[in-house]
Amino acid sequence: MAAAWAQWDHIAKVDPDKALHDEDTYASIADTGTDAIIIGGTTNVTEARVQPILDALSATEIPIFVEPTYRPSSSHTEGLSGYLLPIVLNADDPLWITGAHHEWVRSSDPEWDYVQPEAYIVLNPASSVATLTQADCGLDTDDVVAYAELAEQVLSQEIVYLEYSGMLGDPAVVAATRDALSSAQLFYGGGIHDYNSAYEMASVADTVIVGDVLHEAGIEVVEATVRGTRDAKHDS
Ligand code: 1GP
Repeated sequence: MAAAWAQWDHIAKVDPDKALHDEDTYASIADTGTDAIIIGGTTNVTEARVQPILDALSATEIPIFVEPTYRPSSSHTEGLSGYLLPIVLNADDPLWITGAHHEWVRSSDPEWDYVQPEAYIVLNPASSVATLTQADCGLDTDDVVAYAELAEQVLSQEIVYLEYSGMLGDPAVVAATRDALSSAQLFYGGGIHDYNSAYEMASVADTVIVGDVLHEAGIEVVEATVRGTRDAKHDS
């Protein structure tokens, strides 16, 4: 798979377990100017939930990826640019390091050209992803940086994802992590909810991801986060 994500500054993440805001439609997500859509969440990223969203996005021209974070769904590529496969480096439950992946590979016979791993470091102890994976979130900056270097230099990961899902993270930690990476792309997700928070995090990460704000505040606010991201990239 070509490194499409290297061009992405902003991603909208759609949780198939959550409704959209008010009258918003899936098709209108691309109108915000975001660079890509990820369909992902902690639970229920199943084919039955994902397919109707893909159908609703069928006319969308930006890339659409699925993070199969729950049960193995059979591998299929129609309407999809590919799968992003999360590996949670600081999970205490090995199911989220290799276990679920092993089962996914066994049961879905993946088309490898469509699969790209992401090395997650989960940092909000109150998030459902931290609970599910039993992530060790009590990390200082050096711990986070060491995980990022481990991801890139030992595990050859091309994407490192700082996952603060549900809370705005520490920009100093994000900046230190990006400084430690040579060529891996640093994704940041968590708590981006307006222009300013997007600007702040897009100044220190390569790519920012907005999730809850899409479901809770809607398309117009996502659009503001795209503007904040573009301005940060322009100014840096
Ligand atoms: C979640 O990183 C994303 O996987 C985005 O986080 O939902 O807090 O925006 P939020």
